Amino acid sequence: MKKILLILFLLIVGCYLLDDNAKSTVFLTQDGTKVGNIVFKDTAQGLMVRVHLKNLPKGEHGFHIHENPSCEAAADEKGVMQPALKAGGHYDPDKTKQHLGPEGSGHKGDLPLLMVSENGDVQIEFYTPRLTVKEVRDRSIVVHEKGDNYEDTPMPLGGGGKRIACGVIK
Ligand SMILES: [Cu+2]
Ligand SMILES: [Zn+2]
Repeated sequence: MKKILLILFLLIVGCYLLDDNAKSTVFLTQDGTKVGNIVFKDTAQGLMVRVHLKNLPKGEHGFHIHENPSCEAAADEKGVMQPALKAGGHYDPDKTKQHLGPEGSGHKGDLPLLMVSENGDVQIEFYTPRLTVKEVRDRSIVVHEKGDNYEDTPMPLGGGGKRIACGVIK
């Protein structure tokens, strides 16, 4: 009996340790409205990212893991306050300083751009082999005003511009 209890206990602890998810609740930077959540999970195909967001402007939006766990506004180099600037730059542990998109070998935080539907919703699930839950936890995820061409030209960082929504990853 004791043995069975011990095995049960180890199974429960084991499942708990293996079930390593991270989660982010995402808010509009403009007024703090909650727009949904994103779940991250390690799988054999890489990091699964499950996105459930609503009330976003339709169309393409740059979408990245940023390095700091903060969505607060801060002043840019010209002293102008910018939403979610405290999130920092795109997650780039290898210091490549290159924005090359999800398939490239630049910033590890470069994700596929978000396609928001007519009604403002986006519900997708994708896998990104270059990241793990451990790497994205205690960072942030940012939705930009404009799209992403996965290059630093003609605009830096894919041309996404302003940060319109953001969530800290826990
Ligand atoms: Cu970004
Ligand atoms: Zn980037």
